[in-house]
Amino acid sequence: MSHDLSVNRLTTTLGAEIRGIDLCRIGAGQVDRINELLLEHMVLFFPDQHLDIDAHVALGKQFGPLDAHPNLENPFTRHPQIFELAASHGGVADEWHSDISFNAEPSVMSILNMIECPDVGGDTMWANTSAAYDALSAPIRDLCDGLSALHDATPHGQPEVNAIHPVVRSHPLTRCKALFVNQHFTRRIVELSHEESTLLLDYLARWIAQPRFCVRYHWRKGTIAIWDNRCTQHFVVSDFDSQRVIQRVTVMGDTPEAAAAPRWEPYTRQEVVGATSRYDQQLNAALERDVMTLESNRKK
Ligand SMILES: O=C(O)CCC(=O)C(=O)O
Ligand SMILES: [Fe+2]
Repeated sequence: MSHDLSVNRLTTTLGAEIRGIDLCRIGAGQVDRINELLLEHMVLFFPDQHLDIDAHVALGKQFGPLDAHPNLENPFTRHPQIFELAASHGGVADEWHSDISFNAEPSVMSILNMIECPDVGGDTMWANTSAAYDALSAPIRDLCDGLSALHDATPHGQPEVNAIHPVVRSHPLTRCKALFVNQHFTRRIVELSHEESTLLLDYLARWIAQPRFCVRYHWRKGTIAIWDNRCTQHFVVSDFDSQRVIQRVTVMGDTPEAAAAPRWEPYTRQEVVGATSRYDQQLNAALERDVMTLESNRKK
């Protein structure tokens, strides 16, 4: 790594701006250094990089296998591994989330290239979900440990695309525990009734979004951001009224590991016992599918 590399922390919780590295030309040693910095700061910003699509994809591949966005179309670049979001009046990604958490294997890390951005507005915020977990009181941490939750792609019109993950996950490299439920994709806590689940998910979403767990970044064209989806969530501030275009490559290959063993049975009501039974249908179908997958994997 170049001696010129500078690391400027943006908050005490997460986020650092990195200068003195050309992301067009990085070797294995620099990839290791970026991975190290990511473990420390969770989200890194590299201003003035101006990567083209090929350099962006090549950068992503240094960190692991890439995925295109599984649900959304990619009308501009049509590149299979680039997810592009363009907007001119806000309304993009303005709910807290970690990327692709509705997949059995959510994204490990995302690498975003800011192509065009407003002079003012359109900032992105990231929250440190590990700090948020640690700051909970012991009884609430204890309740969350061992719970699991259903995530789905309803925001992309595909509720049938879903997966169940631990509510508290253990980071595979740091072993830190982090909350892994988000406002955008998490539908239901498996072991709680719909009403209880709604309350707890809403509470955790508001808890995570507290300013003390967050960094807010103002973009400039050509900045690259790299973040760890295993211990952060992000949110785009929808306050802009001029063109904002981002391109993302998404590094895959992660299966969330529960921080604690399951302690309770899923809340399943197969029979219709009242109006709220409709809320159990999706959960029951997902649980049934997972049991069937498990059984057929055992036979293989
Ligand atoms: O536009 C942004 O700043 C981030 C959008 C987003 O959620 C993503 O690329 O994963
Ligand atoms: Fe995102």
